[in-house]
Amino acid sequence: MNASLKESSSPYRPSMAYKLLETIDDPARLRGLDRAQLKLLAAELRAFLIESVSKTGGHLSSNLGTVELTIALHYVFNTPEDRVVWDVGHQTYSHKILTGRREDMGRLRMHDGISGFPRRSESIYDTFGTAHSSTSISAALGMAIAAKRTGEDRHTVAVIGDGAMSAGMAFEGMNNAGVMDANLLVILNDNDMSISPAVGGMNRYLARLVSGRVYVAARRAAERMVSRIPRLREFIRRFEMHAKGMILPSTLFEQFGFNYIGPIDGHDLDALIPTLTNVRKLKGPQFLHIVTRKGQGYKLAEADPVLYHGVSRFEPAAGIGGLKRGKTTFTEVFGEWLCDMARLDERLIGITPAMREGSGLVKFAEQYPERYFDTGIAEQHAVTFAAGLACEGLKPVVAIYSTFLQRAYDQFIHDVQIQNLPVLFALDRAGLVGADGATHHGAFDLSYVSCVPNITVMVPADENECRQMLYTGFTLNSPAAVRYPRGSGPGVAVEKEMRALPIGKAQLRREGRDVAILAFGTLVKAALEAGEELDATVVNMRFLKPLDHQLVAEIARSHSLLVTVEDNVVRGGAGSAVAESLAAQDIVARILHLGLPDQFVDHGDQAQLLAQVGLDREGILMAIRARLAEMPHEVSMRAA
Ligand SMILES: Cc1ncc(C[n+]2csc(CCOP(=O)(O)OP(=O)(O)O)c2C)c(N)n1
Repeated sequence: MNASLKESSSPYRPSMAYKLLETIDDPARLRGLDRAQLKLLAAELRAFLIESVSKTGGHLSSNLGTVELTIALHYVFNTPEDRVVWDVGHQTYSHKILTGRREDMGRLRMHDGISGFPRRSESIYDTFGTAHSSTSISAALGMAIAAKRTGEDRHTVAVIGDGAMSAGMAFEGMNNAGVMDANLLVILNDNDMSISPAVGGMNRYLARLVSGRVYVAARRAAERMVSRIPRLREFIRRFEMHAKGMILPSTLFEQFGFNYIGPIDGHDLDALIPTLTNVRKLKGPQFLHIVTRKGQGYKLAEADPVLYHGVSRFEPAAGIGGLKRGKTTFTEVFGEWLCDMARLDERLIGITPAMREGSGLVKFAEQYPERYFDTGIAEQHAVTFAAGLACEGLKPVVAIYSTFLQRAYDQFIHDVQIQNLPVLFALDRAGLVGADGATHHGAFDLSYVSCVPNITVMVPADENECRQMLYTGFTLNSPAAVRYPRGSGPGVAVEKEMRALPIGKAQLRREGRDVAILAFGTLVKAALEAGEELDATVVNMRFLKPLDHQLVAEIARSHSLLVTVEDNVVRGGAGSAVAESLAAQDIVARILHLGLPDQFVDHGDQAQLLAQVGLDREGILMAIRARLAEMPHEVSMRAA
């Protein structure tokens, strides 16, 4: 870290005037500012970010770290003609503000408001939709090659964090790009942090590169000395190319075929702007390594960037208060269970692909450091790593968000399921997650997990069932998944005692007549409320796989209408499994499938989104009543 990064940042200044910022509605205006004005703009932008995010919630630390980089990129490059692709995209608030969306920040991540990530449909400046990490280099390379093919003289830039750089996909892109003659600039935004501290050999390597900046500083001093003597400058340049190889081994990125530049201070516009201006003139694959600090300029976030990575509303002067004790979340139920289970079985290994906090492994990591593995943002590796552990008799638990397991689908099938290895998948954030939106909803797991042979798939209706299902899955000698939503459930007390549930057995929750609701997961609660109103039978299905075929058959025979309820897409989901079961048993039944639609659901408040897709009490009631009204008279009379 260089001197300017070490300096203490300015304290938070509430309600700063945004006089300059308010004049910038697109980057063209920004390009007319002088250096001093750009610095003032950075200060205003930073203050605006703190104030705005404190009112809406969202990603904070990462955005405070990219203020100067965003200004410099839009200043030096001719956006949107030149393409800037942001990796993950959680750090693009400054980009949004400077590209005409300043006033929209008040509805960030809210229903009908702007997204917390770049979206092509939102702005011409959002060149590529992101939110899952490590896609930027590949996407930018595609754009650069496209420009080459069409003969367009534009630049393409990928901005990727050191956390995102740990993923295999980033290296697949580098590997490909380095041997192509494309005008691609990759900017590594190195803040030595993922959400939690960055892990792995790549991280250590970057730290070594940054500490090697003494060499860079010496080079700069020499350059300044000789800059006025062109021939000497040329001699030094040639010598330096040679000396670089002698003094420093060439960087990994150079080995890939990139021209490595840096590291430079990513908060120093006086370094960023001239460097980018020079790099812009270079042809072929360029790699610029910048060093930034997560949370820069807001002392509380600098001190605890993990806490301020993703925030709810807070008071900027006071910061995020102590832990508010709300209802227990499913993530917490998982975290407690993991520690309890680890105490009972020393074969247990806990694995997270870079989501220690989000997946509830903080306590486990503290209590069982030897059995805790953060693989970095490497879902594919995490799953195959678990498979390897299981081969040797250990009992891995992969804690992973439903949406991120999508990344490791082949590993899930090829490495775990085909070999029938006892890996337990704790699938968090299943169903609709809320503010993160379509990229993060766990809308597909019931379909994509349950269609694979060998796995047992459980869907808890409440907190206690979640614990018991995790235990049940752990005791099996085959793969299992427990999928649970973001946030809290109905508030059922969690029993300390762990009991294995009977495999493939559903639970009859309410006996009614004519209509039977077969509900999966936490939607059992809304199903019960609707069931009360209709005097319907309600079943908590518990297992998607194996399905309780017998109960499904009995219910179908004794009711006029079956209603399946799930927070997964209807297509290929739990309702489909019920219909397939009936077909296999040669039972003809009227079925209404309620679940997520065959379209991507946007961001917004979680409960509001559930209501929007008709999966709350009212939605379920309305859909059933509408179906009853369409049914032949004598049947619906019985059911009404
Ligand atoms: C495939 C995937 N896995 C996990 C995540 C969750 N995630 C969002 S941001 C982040 C950390 C990214 O770190 P880095 O790229 O260094 O950016 P920084 O926040 O430090 O600026 C993670 C793990 C994700 N977005 N995508």
